[in-house]
Amino acid sequence: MNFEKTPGWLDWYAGPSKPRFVPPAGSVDAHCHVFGPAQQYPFAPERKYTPCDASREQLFALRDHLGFARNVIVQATCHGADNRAMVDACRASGGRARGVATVRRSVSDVELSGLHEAGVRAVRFNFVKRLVDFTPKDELMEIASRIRELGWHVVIYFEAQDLPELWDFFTALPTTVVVDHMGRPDVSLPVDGPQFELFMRFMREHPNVWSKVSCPERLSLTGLPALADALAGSSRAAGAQGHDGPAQQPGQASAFGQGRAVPYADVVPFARKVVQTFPDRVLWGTDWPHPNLKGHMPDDGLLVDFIPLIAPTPSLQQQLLVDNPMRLYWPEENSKIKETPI
Ligand code: 0GY
Repeated sequence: MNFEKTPGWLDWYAGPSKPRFVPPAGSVDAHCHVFGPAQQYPFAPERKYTPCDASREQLFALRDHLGFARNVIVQATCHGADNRAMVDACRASGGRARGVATVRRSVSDVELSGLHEAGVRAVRFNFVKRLVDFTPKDELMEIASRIRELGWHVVIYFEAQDLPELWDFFTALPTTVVVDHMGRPDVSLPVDGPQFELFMRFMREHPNVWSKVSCPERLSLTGLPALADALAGSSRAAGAQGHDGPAQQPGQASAFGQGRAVPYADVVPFARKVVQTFPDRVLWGTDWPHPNLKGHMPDDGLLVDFIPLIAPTPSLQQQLLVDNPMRLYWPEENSKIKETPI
């Protein structure tokens, strides 16, 4: 089957720089995806976008290049509830990847235990309207109570303006709840203003709620102009273009490396606040291969260099990148470590 990529959709950047920040040993990229390859794992008919391929081999190569040890592979909406690409990636990882699946009410117990055996440890409920069709809450609650029996948790993706309406449903979920990308705050609003304070309250009042402090490139308003600046100053000769221009291609100079070091500066106060307030309930991920970006494509190497800005101490970095994801996705290894006599 042939799939045509959604117009304007940027390919992932194939020449990421080597990060200057060295992640602690055993670090986990806790939010990334695989797409296809479409010939092997076709995209779902109900999808809202058609991506380019991004295979498990390419994901594992990126993991090694960035200095990470493991991945948590999140089922992307372009694959609907057909989890094969994600599951096969988990199986091929040699135990170094866990998965977050999308399932429907019709999923059987046998299918759920097959997913568990492959490495799936969570389901994702998506409330971002441009990505999915509506699923009734009673169906989601039924799924949540079934996966709870397997020791799984629920990952939720929503936008900040929808939190008030979704509050009662989220707070009734019977599992650990992991929020994608800090609930997508509007970072032009004050970090201590009512919108982000509601999210902080959500975490403060519900100790089962965790957050991924990921996706500065999606949330940032200053990012694109800063990158355009950097490119204008350094790589025009190499043919790269900023702002509304095309994504960088392999071989072109990296905007981050050449110009302003912190293009996503406006996201730092939000992510740092979450990390410092809830250091034992935060996760970080690349979001490779960065679905639905049309303005610019980040250099994953330099996204890693964003980590020390939001987790400024070695102990926060260890929690964010190793201890927390291990506790959530590889708890059996965690207890092994604890049981080892010193
Ligand atoms: C992300 C963000 C997005 C897409 C998806 O599953 C998906 O299609 O998650 C988005 O478009 O904001 O977390 O990957």
